Amino acid sequence: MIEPGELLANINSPDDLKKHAQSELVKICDELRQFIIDNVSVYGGHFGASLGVVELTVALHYVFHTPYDQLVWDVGHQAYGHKILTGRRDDFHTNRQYGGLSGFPKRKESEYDTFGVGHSSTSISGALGMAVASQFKGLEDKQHIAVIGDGAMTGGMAFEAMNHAGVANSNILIILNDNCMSIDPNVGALKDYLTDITTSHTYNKVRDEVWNLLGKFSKFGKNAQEVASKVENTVKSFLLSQSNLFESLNLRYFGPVDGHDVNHLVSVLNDLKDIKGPKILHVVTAKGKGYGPSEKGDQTTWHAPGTFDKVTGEIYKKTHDTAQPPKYQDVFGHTMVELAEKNDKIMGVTPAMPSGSSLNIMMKAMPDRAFDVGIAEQHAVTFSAGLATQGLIPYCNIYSSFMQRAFDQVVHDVCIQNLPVNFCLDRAGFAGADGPTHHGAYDISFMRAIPNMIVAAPMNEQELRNLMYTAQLPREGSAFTIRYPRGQGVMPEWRTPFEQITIGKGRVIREGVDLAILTFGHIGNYAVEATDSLTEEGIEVGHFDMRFVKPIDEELLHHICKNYSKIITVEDGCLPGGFGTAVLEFIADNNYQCTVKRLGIPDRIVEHGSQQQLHKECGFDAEGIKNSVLEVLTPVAVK
Ligand SMILES: Cc1ncc(C[n+]2csc(CCOP(=O)(O)OP(=O)(O)O)c2C)c(N)n1
Repeated sequence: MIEPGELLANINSPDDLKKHAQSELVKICDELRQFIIDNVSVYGGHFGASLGVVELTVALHYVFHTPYDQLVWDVGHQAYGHKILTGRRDDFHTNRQYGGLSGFPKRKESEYDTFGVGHSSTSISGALGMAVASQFKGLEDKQHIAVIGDGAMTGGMAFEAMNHAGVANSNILIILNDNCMSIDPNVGALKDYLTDITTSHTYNKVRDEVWNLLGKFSKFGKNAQEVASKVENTVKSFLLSQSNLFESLNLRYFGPVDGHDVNHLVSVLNDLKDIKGPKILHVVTAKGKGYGPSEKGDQTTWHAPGTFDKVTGEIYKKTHDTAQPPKYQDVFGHTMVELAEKNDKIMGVTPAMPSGSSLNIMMKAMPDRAFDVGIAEQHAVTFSAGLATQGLIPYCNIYSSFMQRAFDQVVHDVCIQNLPVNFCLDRAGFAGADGPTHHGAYDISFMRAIPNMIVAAPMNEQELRNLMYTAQLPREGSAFTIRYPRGQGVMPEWRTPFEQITIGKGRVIREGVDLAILTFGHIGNYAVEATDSLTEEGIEVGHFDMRFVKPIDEELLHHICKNYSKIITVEDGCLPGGFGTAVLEFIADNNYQCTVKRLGIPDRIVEHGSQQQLHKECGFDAEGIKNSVLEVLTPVAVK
């Protein structure tokens, strides 16, 4: 177990933190930072973001009365310091492990985690809801603080919430943690605006004078405060005639301040506590602060580096003697470039995940044909629809769980208009250690519900390439969804020649007797393992890689239903409305009498763990599939 520093060792709650003199806060920050470095280097997890908010985290818990005051972290990948200070220090080594602490704030884990997060740009809405509730209950003293990064601020919801906050007159403090980074460098006009405001000398000089005035006056009672406030407003409105975006939304804007000066942060937050109404504090920080390699090196790599040698900064990579299969995301990234070289209509779109999706390969090779549009899934979908109206062929790559955000855009802007937009859904199925907020559990159900939509899943790299190839061939309308999981495929020699796949056609992997396993996507490789092992025991079952859940291969299904009385469906997606349901619908519609057992993600929230652990927990790893086959084939004794 990793030992905390001497001061941190005795901090089991924010109350313990408050017992320390302000002069000790710098040391506490150092110890907290070191504890995060020590733990993440050994156990992995998000890194740069938490290091960047160490001082802010300490200052917030020092000044505010959490958990009475409500502190909401946006995304939550930066909340490690918060977890450690709020009673979870000794469990922190279990962070993101199966059965351990969640990598994100979670309401059922702690009363200090006021709002469950994982997806971005929700914090202002959540905190505003809390603030309006407190106002309604007459809790005038209660504070509500949303901490949101400049990346998360690019998300539409953040603007919707500020638009509301500006007129709600509730007690909300938005802290904009500006480090110029999303996972990759932040993009868009807002980023330029924030940089301008941070570096404007005139603005900062007058701002400091106003701030000093305000600080002095606030100690002398209400009238003085009002005068100060008027002075401040007048100066500000003059000064901000260069127009402050936030002020124009009726949020009082303070800052920018140095987010690594814990003492200054404490005094600023203390001042802001006395100012009622909606306000925003712009804090400038460095992602990865305080650890050389992450602060000075490639901040994208250090967002979530995996385990590393904390002394040398060397990130550990698994080494193998034999060639390994690539990650599906890399097959996507390289295949995009190959296809785009041949077809000049192809465009790539990602909402803020260039390196996570590997679209960065195309962004580098063809910068005018691949776009990072910010953390803006809804916009990414409708922007792609716009490209398609002009005859271009967009491949819009969105993680399955983030696509949940853009469901209406898929329905309204793509499918109702029957536009041929291609969606590549990465991280489909269990996401692993990121947990339930990131599991891609629902896309099969929600995508197959929409008319004018094709939904496919490759079982290996070659199928992914061929599906992507097929998706750029001319077709009449219809959006085309290709879902694939996080991590590696199965084919080290993956750069196979392109071949068209007939839309709506599955393939026979093996025929068998009595029982057929129908799989959808990469998870079918578990079925291959299961059927191999069953063959060794003399049990021959059929296995069919259906490839498409919509349109589903009816010819193949007729063949299966006529030749097999028992069916097991396997999918890495939720059971309600999913692939197994599609098979059941076919059986009911065609009056077949087969019995069907469906394996997949059950109708409950599945927590975090490795993908393999979660597949096992839900009974659809190779062993689980094999056991289900044996169970279905063994007649139950009638009591
Ligand atoms: C809806 C949604 N899309 C994408 C992501 C993936 N994601 C996680 S953190 C992050 C960057 C956040 O940047 P910022 O808010 O500036 O925080 P920082 O990491 O810089 O502290 C992104 C894009 C997400 N969590 N939610």
